[in-house]
Amino acid sequence: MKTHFLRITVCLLLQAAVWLPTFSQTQHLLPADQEIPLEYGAERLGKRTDAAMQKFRDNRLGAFIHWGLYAIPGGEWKGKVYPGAAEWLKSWAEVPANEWMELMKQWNPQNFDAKAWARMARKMGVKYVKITTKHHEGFCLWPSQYSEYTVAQTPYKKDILGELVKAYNDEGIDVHFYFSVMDWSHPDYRYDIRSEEDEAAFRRFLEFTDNQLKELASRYPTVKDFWFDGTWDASIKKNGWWTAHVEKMLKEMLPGVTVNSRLRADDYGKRHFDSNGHLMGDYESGYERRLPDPVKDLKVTRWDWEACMTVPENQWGYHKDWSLSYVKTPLEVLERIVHAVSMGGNMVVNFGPQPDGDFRREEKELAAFIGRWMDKYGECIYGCDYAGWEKQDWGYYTRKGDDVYMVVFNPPYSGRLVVKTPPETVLQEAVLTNGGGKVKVTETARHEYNVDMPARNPGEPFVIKLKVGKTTGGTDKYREALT
Ligand code: FHN
Repeated sequence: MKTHFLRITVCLLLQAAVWLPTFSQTQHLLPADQEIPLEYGAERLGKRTDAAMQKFRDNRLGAFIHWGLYAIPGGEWKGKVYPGAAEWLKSWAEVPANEWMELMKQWNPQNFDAKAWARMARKMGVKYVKITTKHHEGFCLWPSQYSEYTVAQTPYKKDILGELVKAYNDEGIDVHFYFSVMDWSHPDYRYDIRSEEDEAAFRRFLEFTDNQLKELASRYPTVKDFWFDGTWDASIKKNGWWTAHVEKMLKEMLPGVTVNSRLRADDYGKRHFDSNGHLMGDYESGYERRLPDPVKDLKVTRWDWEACMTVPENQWGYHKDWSLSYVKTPLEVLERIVHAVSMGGNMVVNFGPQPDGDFRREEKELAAFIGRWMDKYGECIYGCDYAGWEKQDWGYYTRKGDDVYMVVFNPPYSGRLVVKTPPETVLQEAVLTNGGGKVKVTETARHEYNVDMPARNPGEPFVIKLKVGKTTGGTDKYREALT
């Protein structure tokens, strides 16, 4: 009786929460006996274990492409430069949709070369690329038969998405589709549902969106992932059933396809994690321009996750002036990639191509820098996971099977790298990857070692592979002090 009362109270509270605009996406696992029944909650508990999901995970490093009409003004409207995200310019400058869509007349990227983009991605070492099929503005990079705002209606005419899918796939790179549900160009889109008219319009909008998604899945069947965005509005939270339906529909059409958590809302409008605290979709995609907290969020190893990051502070689409905010150095970007993998996640680095179809110099240099490093040390990234060892100040651990990698970003003045192994583990050998040979290992205390730095400073973050064994007992020379 008490439990029944509690359930009803929880349900009422959750229903009320749907109407709160700031309803947060926290993850609180309810005790099993207090879980509430959900029709549109998580479709499974725990991580997916199939081969397609394993491939998603093993890829670890991806690139994001934000390319749309917003690249043309590049953050400037009628002589005024807006420092906010360039792909939101329509909103910052309050440009009406029809005026914004006039930009289509200028969409003619003469330097666009899908094969060159794919070569750049391969050389960077990315294993997948997420492409904005349609961002919030509503312009489609493919010739959608359901919209008048597509590449087909521009001077360029050609199917950009199709060219990219082919070029990336030819280079062995998986393609993921970014898709914004929120569509500023569509008259039936609603931010909230407050009337019967809203309801009818939004129903039409959801049907239109279903059609576009089915079109994408059937035109480009090699797509490996759908990454949804623009799903935070009350209208979508009140239609959690639809988000569950989309996930199901795409998975039926494309067996193995992965879907991000951001699409999903449950029966009560709870997003990412359902009302019982279970992750919806296949991986958590809320880590945008930030990584999980290494201490608080180590629970992230319980589910798959992917982080994405911009190179300037917050520019996804092309902005002509990167001096308006801090721009991360290639080394900082690299460190975030390694940091993400060390916590068991994927990292996607964003690129915002220019309106002419080329990449800005800084992005080309960044891709080349990351690629050179990945070429030498990529074995500590691809297929790697959280190692479970106590983090040390010199950098990060990653792990692949029995191999543990030390990725050294901050070599200490002492010239010795402290390693603390978990119980029952002994460190047998330390070898520099990239053909560097062995480095000396000295046992200093129980489960503690010093690993020597390489004789010659590599002058860049470097990687040491550790060979690990099990303890065999023996005398206890490391007795604790009697104090
Ligand atoms: O509003 C968008 C933004 O423009 C960009 O696409 C990012 C990428 O993760 N997502 C949204 C904000 O969460």
